[in-house]
Amino acid sequence: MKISLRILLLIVTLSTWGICSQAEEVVGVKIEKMQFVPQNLVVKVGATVTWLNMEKRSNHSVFFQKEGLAESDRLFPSEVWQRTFDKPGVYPYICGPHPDMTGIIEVTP
Ligand SMILES: [Cu+2]
Repeated sequence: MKISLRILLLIVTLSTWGICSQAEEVVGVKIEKMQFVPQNLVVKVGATVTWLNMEKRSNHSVFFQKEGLAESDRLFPSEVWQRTFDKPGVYPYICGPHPDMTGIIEVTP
């Protein structure tokens, strides 16, 4: 699901201020220079992770291929995709068009 950059920034800002501290955690992964940053991310169960394409030109996707899930839409510069993790586990993913781009979300109880 794509959400607008402006809403994402608002959520991130509010989270930073602690206003959303009672709500579910929202954590961001940046996509820049052909990498997911951070590459390995640990979040608590129930967290929503957002991926933001910071590139000037390249488009990317978020693809949890090992789970057999569908690839995200292509994220063009400044676009965002998100996924909420409801179960603990280790969730590796790749970028569809650049399979050498890899990342891992570790969801803790
Ligand atoms: Cu990519």
